[in-house]
Amino acid sequence: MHTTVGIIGGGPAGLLLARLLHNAGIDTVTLESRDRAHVENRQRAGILEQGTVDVLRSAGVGDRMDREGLVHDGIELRFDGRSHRVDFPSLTGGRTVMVYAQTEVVKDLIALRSEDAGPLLFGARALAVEDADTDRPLIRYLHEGREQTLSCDYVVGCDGFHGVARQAIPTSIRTTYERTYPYSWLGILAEAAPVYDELIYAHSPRGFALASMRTPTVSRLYLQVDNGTDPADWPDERIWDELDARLALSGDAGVQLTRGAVSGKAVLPMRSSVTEPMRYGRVFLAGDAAHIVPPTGAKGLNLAVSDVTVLARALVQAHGSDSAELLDAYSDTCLRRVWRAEQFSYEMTTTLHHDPAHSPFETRLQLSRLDRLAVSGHAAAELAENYTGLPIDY
Ligand code: RFL
Ligand code: PHB
Repeated sequence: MHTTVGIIGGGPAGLLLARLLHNAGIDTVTLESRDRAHVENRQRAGILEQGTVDVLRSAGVGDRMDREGLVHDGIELRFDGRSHRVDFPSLTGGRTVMVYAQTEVVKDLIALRSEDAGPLLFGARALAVEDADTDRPLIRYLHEGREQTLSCDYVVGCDGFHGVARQAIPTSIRTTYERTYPYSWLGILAEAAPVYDELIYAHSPRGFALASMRTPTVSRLYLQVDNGTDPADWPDERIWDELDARLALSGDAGVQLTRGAVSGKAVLPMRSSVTEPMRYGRVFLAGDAAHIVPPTGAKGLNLAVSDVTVLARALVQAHGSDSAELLDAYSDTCLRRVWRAEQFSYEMTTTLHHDPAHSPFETRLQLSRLDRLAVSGHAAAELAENYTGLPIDY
């Protein structure tokens, strides 16, 4: 089998890239190791930047998002018994974000893909990418119990952090910059009205808490927990009591933690990681295959979208005109934006979490930083600009 662009991974990055290339008349084959139900139901991110919303709309995949997504104008920061709302539109010249779950973006992209009848193979696991530095790279993969090969003009690794595409870049030119954190998140979905109109990011001596949402009747809630925590040690009542203590909501009008049926209890480790370069020969990396951010800045899904938007444009140029100018610039163009998001995610994470190795001095620094965000328009504007997302061509 031969295709113009072979895509490994049917997460948001791979599915959106296939859609953007399909819209430009370029054929693709997407290989996804898991089955459709698994890919559609993986609980992950929930916040779409303005630029992500714009890309999904212009790709023709924004109808349900526009009907069901919730536009958000800000976030609420809680610390030291105080609360402060960061108002995005007034700080950024009108930008907002959208609450619309990654699961729904993925379902919308797969549904469209099925209508287009484009080849999207579930249960197809890539084993290796070969001949990356030739003009016919190929993917060896396992599908329906048989090993097969897909020959391509270009290969794109959208296969997430544990994928195989990254290994096509020789170790002699590949560098991974990494950091782990001394805490994880325990996340739940709850059949309960959201705590408040906005997301609440809470700094507390007991550890970080985040009150997010999926719909007007479903909450998504997170608690900082120790690395290695077993979710079984957190019965529902313990989670609700801890959320109550960390969010410290009592007495606020319009803010209430409603308890409801809990599902999807899971612990997620926190990691920062960037692999450079994001291209070798005719093999390109996009999304989590190239970089991971801790979720505190809500950047992971949005970076996947900006990578493939830049890459689609470059592949369209190369396909139509034989100019490799944008392809040659792909890695540097993406990495500038990636490192900005890495720095922002690191700062949000280290400002809001309780680090067990920290002394009261560092806690005072965190509180001073949060106070600065509350009193200085400049400081708040920096947060708002990064949170709502920098331009794709940053
Ligand atoms: P994905 O979504 O991981 O998709 C990669 C796809 O590749 C498939 N795959 C392979 N297919 C074929 N052959 C192989 N050898 C393959 N190896 C892997 C996988 O099955 C999968 O379908 O990466 P992509 O598309 O780059 O999208 C990135 C986002 O998913 C990610 O950045 C965010 O979801 C990160 N993230 C979160 N971000 C937030 O902003 N807020 C969150 O609350 C949040 N929660 C999360 C997350 C990431 C998580 N992971 C990856 C562990 C929670 C989790 C559990
Ligand atoms: C989510 O709704 O899952 C979510 C929101 C904001 C974050 C991380 C996760 O920073």
